[in-house]
Amino acid sequence: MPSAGPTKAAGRAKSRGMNIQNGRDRILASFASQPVDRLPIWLMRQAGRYLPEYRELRARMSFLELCHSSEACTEVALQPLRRFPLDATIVFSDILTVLDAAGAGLRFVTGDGPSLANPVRTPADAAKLDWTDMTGKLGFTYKAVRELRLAAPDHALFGFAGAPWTLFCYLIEGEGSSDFAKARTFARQFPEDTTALLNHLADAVADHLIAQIDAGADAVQVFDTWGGLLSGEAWRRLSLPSLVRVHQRVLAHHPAARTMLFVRAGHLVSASTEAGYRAMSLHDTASLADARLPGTVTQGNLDNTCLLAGTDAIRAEVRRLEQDLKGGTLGHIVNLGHGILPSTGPEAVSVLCEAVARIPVSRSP
Ligand code: 1CP
Repeated sequence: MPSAGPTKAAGRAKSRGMNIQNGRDRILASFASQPVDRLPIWLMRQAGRYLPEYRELRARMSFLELCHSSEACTEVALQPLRRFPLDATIVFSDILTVLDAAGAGLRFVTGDGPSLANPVRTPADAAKLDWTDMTGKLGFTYKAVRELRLAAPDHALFGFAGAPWTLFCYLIEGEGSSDFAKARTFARQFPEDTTALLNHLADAVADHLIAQIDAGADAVQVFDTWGGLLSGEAWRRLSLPSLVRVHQRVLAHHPAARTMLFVRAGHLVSASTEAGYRAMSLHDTASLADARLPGTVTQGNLDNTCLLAGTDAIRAEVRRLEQDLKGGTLGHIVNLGHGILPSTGPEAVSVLCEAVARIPVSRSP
């Protein structure tokens, strides 16, 4: 397996008199804006369909069977760590399991993505959802977090959940969509029911994140993928309040929690900083330079299609990142601006890790 990146980085770190760090050290140092021996890196959707060993396991079990088996979740989460010098592992699950636990009836139809048996199309449908004992119903994920913690002690361990607005989109629409028109229409027709649903979702998401931290997650990421469908004004009205509600509830239980917010939208970078999360996970349409404010932890922003375009394109995208970080690398975690695409060749990820390991890092805060 390729390992030139970390070895060279370790050599450089040693020559600077810095102790060699493991992945967990690097990520935790970056959250504290402290120096690192090389920039930490992990990739959204780093476990999944671009890996032949994942596809092999998926041929034997359905996606939901996989999510419900802590043993299989641990295996799948470890697969990318065996191949690449990544610094973090993310528990294997999906944002939509929370909707399943509330009674929406999640299924994954091969090739067509997720679909809900009981989507919410009217306020009466919403009343049928069952928000009780959500963490009891999602216990399989906390078991997977505990097992992964033991299996990957040298890696930072991330938990995650969907943002209330993004979950609302799937809950109303019942499946993936490019515009979530049913969800946005429901929000216009039933504003009070929308707020009530977003509040239920926020409390369920917060409790899900708290339980993952209790089980050993070092940090948690909230994915507001479909916040990007909204204007700044609409996002502040429809998504921001429930993101703040999630964050406050998590901090009430874990005041020092490391929280990360991903919004799939360049135009919402400044609005999303208002949610107060410790790290901003940036889409590739966001300007990294604009988001690098003093004291903010940033991650992401690399265009995931560079991994499809060959070695020169990967190195050029990493050079672009290096330029954007020229004010200092402290507090930056390397990642893509959105999930790794299923058609990515695994060797491209090795090229990326090697190029990232060559970025010079800032030595003092
Ligand atoms: O094997 C398969 O066929 C399933 C493919 C797959 C995988 C690998 C799905 C279905 N979910 C996942 C895992 C997953 N999903 C992870 C953990 C793995 C990792 O990061 O390494 C995470 C963090 C997610 C999060 C997720 N699921 C998001 C938010 C992030 C993003 O990519 O924008 C969203 C929107 C989903 C919904 C979802 N789940 C799966 C699919 C195909 C989709 C998208 C459906 C759509 O809207 O069209």
